[in-house]
Amino acid sequence: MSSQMNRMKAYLWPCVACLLVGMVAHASAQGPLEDPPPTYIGYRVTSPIRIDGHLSEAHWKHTPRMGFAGLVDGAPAWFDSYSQMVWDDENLYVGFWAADPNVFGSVGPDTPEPRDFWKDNDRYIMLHDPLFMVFVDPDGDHRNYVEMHINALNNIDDIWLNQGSTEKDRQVLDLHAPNYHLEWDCPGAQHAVAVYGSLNDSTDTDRGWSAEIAIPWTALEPFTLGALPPAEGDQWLVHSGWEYRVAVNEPVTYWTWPVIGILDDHQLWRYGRFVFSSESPGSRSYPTPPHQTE
Ligand SMILES: [Ca+2]
Ligand SMILES: [Ca+2]
Ligand SMILES: [Ca+2]
Repeated sequence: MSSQMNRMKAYLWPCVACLLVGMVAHASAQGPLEDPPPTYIGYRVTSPIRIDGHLSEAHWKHTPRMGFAGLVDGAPAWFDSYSQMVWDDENLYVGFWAADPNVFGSVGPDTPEPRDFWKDNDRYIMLHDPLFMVFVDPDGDHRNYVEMHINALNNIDDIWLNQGSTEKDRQVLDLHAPNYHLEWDCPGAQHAVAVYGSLNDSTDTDRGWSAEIAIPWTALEPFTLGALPPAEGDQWLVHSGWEYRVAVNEPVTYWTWPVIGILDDHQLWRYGRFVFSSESPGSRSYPTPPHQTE
């Protein structure tokens, strides 16, 4: 198969997958859509975050959560799941948690196959594995945004796009250069996953998995004319979620923050507003998730 055909196939598959899932998702009743989309206060942290996948730092315990719900209808996720974001002078940090009874993944960063066929393991995890995802539009101008996915094997998939969906009622997304940049590898990104249970063993019941990603400001410089790190009160746009599957290659169920209202993660006008605060995470404590009880 020619490299061009391979590339075409890689581009077309997500469209097909979205259409198939869409037929199911649109059958659901419409749920709550926040209008305007919700705001999240992004607090500044002053002590280190260890990128080990465990959300055990005090910052995470005192930082608001972006609770995930159905991408299309806002229906409650089957399992408790959320993301959190904080920042410091060097990085933007994203934490994820999912109370997942069966944690699995099929392609790790060093898995030799199917890299030859798919050209890039990044793309493979997006099409076949469950994963956490985050979209960040630095400066919030609906242009030049990044999309990152991470699976339970700590395999990361990073992309940047010049422009999101060009229609508001359906996904119309240009998956070709120069709009879509699968070849981008976020320079200096750190990431780790922690599994609370057994990975790739469905005979038991896992408590879940969590992940941490640190995105350096230097990696985001090409996507904004604004200050880095951002100034107090600067507003970016973010979207995050969990692409859940019951098994490898099974259809995706999307649970996200915020709810978008249609089956499309690239509706930037529906993204949450991320407001930078130079204050530390507040004194409020959030209920201790099960992964932190031991
Ligand atoms: Ca940590
Ligand atoms: Ca932008
Ligand atoms: Ca297991």
